[in-house]
Amino acid sequence: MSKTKMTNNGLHRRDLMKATAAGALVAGAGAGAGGTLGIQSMVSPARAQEASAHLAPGELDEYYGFWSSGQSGEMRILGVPSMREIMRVPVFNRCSATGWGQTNESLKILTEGLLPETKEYLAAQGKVTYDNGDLHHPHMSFTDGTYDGRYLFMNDKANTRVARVRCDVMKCDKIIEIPNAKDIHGLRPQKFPRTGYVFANGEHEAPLINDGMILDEPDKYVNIFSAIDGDTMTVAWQVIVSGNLDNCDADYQGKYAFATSYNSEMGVNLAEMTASETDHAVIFDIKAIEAGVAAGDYQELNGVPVLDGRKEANSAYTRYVPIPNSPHGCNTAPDKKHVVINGKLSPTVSVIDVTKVDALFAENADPRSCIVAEPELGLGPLHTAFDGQGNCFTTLFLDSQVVKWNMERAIAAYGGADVDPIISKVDVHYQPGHNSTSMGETAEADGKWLISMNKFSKDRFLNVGPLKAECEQLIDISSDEMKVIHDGATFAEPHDSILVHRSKVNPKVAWDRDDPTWEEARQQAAADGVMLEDGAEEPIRDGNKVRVYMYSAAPNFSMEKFTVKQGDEVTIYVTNIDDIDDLTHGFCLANYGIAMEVGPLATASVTFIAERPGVHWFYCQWFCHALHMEMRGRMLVEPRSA
Ligand code: RUQ
Ligand code: CUA
Repeated sequence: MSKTKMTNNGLHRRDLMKATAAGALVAGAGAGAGGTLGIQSMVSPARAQEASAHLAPGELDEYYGFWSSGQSGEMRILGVPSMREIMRVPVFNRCSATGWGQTNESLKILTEGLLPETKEYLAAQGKVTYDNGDLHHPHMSFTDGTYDGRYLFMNDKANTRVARVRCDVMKCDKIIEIPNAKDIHGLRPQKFPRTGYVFANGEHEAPLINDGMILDEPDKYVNIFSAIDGDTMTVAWQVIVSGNLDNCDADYQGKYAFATSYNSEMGVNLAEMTASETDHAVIFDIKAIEAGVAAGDYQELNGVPVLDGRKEANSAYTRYVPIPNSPHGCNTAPDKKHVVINGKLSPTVSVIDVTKVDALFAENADPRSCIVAEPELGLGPLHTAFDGQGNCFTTLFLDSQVVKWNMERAIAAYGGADVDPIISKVDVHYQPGHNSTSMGETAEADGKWLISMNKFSKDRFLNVGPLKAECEQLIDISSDEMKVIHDGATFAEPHDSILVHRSKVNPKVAWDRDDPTWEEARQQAAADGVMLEDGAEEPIRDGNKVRVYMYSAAPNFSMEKFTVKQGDEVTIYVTNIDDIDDLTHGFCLANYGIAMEVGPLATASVTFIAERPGVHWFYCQWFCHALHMEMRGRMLVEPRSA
């Protein structure tokens, strides 16, 4: 079949008629959807939705976009379709505005989940935590196949961590380092019955006991698939696999998880890694793995049950489906039945039918018997998103395009029908990686918007020097002709995103005073006989430790000045007693390198050594009031000799 006749912006009317006719020809194979789509696009005004992408000032977006930032290490929140960036949530990075990475509350989150050997390594660098991260994949928790607005989970490829963000306050509350695995990449939550597990792929292979005694013995290298309990943020179990793991997803039945796997050769250089024409999709049988854990069929490594799911082990835990070639993205369709494996070095995607997966675990099963379609789409297919109407949108990295194709037609074509699954293509700028559709990774995919997250912007924006922005584009997918309607420049890197209908998310406007985030501050204050929201008149001294309790109420701190001694270990607790919408205060201690955000009704604290004598101003660093500039006070540090 001709796969390349539509090169750009899709179809002419004649092509549409052909597609419609072709759809009708294979209606018996369920391709009626294709025909229907063709007719719809001929009669409907193509740009009906375009106006709604432009919100008037003050109008709110319909979707929350939760964005990764790649090597910047934070999570970002955009409004879609306006594509306005609304918030940045620090996670794996150090944030100057919020004090993330400096406040005691954030340092607890950043350090408590680190492995003992990591703490040792960091201590040798004079650090307590990493200050970089590579955040690729933010995904929301599910209940019954759709987003439930509880949490967002995300990976750190740079330092093998998984983090959780609370959706009620949009702050990170847990970060864990994953033992045994190397460089967590793909991450997806369990969709059904709920999250449940968060599945996370260790991308880079390493010796299982990685003590520096093994380098060039590939047979001793392994890769690790992890299931994290999303409620407790602990690793429930891990499975050793053959080949690298790349991206993953879960089914809508709660039975299987899927991961793409490149480098089935287990090579350690480029030539070795790409030698083979086929690699794998690995399928994990969740119930079998749980039974294996219950039966004790594992080795315990760093406190985690680790099961053997390598190809040659031929265990009940995994199956390896041969896929051309170095597959990358792994995307479960909202039809609850199909999983698209994106070929990357092959111009194809391979479609797994989840109802055919049980049979793979039978003896002597054909490992490809679950493949029901393998359409050739273009060069460099990386990721696929869905509209909930049977259509799929795949990014073509090398072609710099997004291709829209129809699932039923692809299945019919694989079965021998003369039908082209491709509906249209659109140019994007340039080299797209991930894409995401509105609610597209849930059973409630609604087919309105597609984001193409492009790795290169080249000439799309004003030249800012050798380092260019990335480019994310908003595409209207309400008709067969996809239309790019917005270019957005973003700093490194709009790696992946999800578009969540705003009805799913309902954050608070002020913190609850009993929030667990500052539990340690609460306990220390109680031990000192202080209520955080009342503050204390004077610093409380405890040897060379000094605790300063103040509250903030615009435009004042409750302490105008306080005195400590040079060399004291000082902890400042600031409680914002303003419960007014958007009334955030800050605390910045000049020339001490100290700054933090204190949200409405929050407590934040910071500890430092008062090593610089003299008068030092502290001031509110979040604009809060007409007298914000006056919201300041003095710390006097008496010299040691005095
Ligand atoms: S992977 S560009 Cu890190 Cu999400 Cu496909
Ligand atoms: Cu308080 Cu500015």
